Amino acid sequence: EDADRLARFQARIDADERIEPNDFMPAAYRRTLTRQISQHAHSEIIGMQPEGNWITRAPTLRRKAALLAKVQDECGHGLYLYAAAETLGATREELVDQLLAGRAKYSSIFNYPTLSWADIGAIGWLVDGAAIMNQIPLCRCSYGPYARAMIRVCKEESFHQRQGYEIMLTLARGTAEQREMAQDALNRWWWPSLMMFGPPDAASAHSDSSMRWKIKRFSNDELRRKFVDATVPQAHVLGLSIPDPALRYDEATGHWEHGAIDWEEFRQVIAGNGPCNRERLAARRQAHEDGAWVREAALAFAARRARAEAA
Ligand code: FAQ
Repeated sequence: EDADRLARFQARIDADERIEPNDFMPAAYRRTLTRQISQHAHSEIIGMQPEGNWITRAPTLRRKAALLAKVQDECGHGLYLYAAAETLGATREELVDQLLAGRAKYSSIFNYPTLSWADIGAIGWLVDGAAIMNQIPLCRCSYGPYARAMIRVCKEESFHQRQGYEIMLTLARGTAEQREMAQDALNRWWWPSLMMFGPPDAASAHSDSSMRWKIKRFSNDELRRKFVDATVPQAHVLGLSIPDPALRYDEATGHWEHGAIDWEEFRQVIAGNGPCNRERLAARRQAHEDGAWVREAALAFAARRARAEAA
């Protein structure tokens, strides 16, 4: 790749032009986008499991209908994202194989268990809240297919966040036992939600290049801070307390300052040693095997149609 082409590519990015699949792009840009979009897709697909676990135990028909719709949306998000990643040249099979072999990452957050119904509220409120904070800027990402996919994804995430917050509000206004469930879920999901934004900026390997390429528009720490600023007042409305004794409002900056994040826990979870990593991957592998007949049938059908067309 000659310097001239690279300079022209960067000039297009600087001018806020969208890069489309058939346009020239540096190999490293293609690689980082394939990595990020496929990991995002894997997160949506693995992310169906913690909540899927509660579909049969939703407390009312209305809750069940909303949760079913949410989990189906996540499946849809995964599929659009795989399609967006495929526009960069990778095949769906390669990407799925990387996930099943444990070579591709997916969001750390989905390696924690859902122990009570309140966890469904906490996931919608915090996990989808964090996802929206991270994904709204991705609607302006320099790569066209990813940016366009994010617009619809964000609309759906906003419904997910509201359904979660409403579950929390109902529990928080309920009996003492329900309030306790809500507090316990917040206690367990708060820190993992902050970790969703990724390592601190100084330790973020990909941030510099992704910011230069306008894949990322805000750094990991900037988005984490926006999330904390938006979420702390919501916890106050719920009458729940954030499990961080060091949390304080800084009058000078106008931001909430949180205590230290346990980055060792984060490292363990992304290395495959979180509470549910093995269970999540095992469930995914089983689902993939159970679907083998569908792939075989689709291939047989395509081959028969190709033969018919050739005849
Ligand atoms: N978990 O250099 P950076 C959802 C990895 S929302 C696991 O900072 P980057 C919706 C990172 O991949 C969740 N790994 O990386 C939903 C890299 O490893 P690598 C999904 C993480 O890419 C809600 C290494 O650490 N959302 O699914 C995490 O510049 C409810 C160094 O990090 C997205 O994927 C983590 N938390 O920034 C579904 C959004 N953080 O690849 C169901 C798109 C970092 O070199 C229910 N992705 N790593 O092996 C992004 O915005 C970025 O990729 C970041 C990381 C911000 C996640």
